Amino acid sequence: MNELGRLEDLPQDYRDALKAQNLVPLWPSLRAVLPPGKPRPNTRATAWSYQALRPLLMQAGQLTPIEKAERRVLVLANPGHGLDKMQASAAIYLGMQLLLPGEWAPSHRHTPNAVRMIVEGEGAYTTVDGEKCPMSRGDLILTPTGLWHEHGHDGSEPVVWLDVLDLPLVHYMEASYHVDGPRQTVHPGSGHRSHAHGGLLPTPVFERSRKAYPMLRYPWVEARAALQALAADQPTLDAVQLTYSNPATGGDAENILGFYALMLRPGQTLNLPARSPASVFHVIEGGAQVRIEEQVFDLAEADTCCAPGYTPITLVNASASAPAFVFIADESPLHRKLGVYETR
Ligand code: 1HN
Repeated sequence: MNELGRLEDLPQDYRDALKAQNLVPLWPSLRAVLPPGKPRPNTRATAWSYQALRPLLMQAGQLTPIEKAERRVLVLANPGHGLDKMQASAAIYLGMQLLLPGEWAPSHRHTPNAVRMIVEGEGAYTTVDGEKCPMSRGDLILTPTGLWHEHGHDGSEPVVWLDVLDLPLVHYMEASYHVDGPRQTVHPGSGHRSHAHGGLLPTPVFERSRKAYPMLRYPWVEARAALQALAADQPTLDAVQLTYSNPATGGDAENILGFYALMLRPGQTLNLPARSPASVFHVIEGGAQVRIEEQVFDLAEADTCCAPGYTPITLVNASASAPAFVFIADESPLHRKLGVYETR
């Protein structure tokens, strides 16, 4: 591959003439935007310890009342992107949100898609599109694009959850905005009960409006039981993994990011191939060692890490007796839709 000409090789008066016309020569920047063989990601393998961040989040609870924050969140920012960019990867935003007993986070809707993975505490709930979704550890709650959502807390202890949004991508697209709204009217029924039996879909006969997202809450008790059933049914299966899916379509739960629950058997080592999307690992139960090239993270319960795409990843459950349960978020739906998805 030959060396390309540099900007400095061009006479200053020529560069000035280009600039005056808002013109830029491609060749000095061509290798930077099309590096050879594989991308050069800004996303750095990074881990966030829950033990380290929890006291800082609780301190935020004392320093900043909810009315002054609207959403009281510490962003898990990847230093490779710059801390001010609020990016875990090119397309993934991560934040830890705290809601204290009695607090209210008012209703709004926005274009980025969100999910919440509940980390600790009982008694809080989020109302999404009029459906009241109680929050318990390990539950996954969707807030797909455009749906109203608000958070309340009737319990007695702090509640913390991990927010995962496609905000960096939607913001980059100049398509990110929000609308504030009044408190929602809660309607009866919950998608997780009407869709509780895989393979049996509610079939409206007198159809008025079919919801694009019929299931908004994925209780951890059910995801955990499904993982254990899969592990027992297929004792030689390497990746005991489930995809959080939209039961109406069978496709991904949301349009841009993908969400998965993974069980590592006691003592298991799982080698994941290099794939183009970046990914996030969050330990729901147990512990997991995550190896991303030279980086090794020993994740305890509630710890989170992110990995760039195009990198093989190894997950290890060091416990000889207990399974480990890991929540995964990645950019697969986006890569597939764009036609750039690869496994190497
Ligand atoms: C948001 O609306 C929530 O509703 C949390 O809880 C985090 C981060 C960026 C933009 C919107 C929420 C968010 C957010």
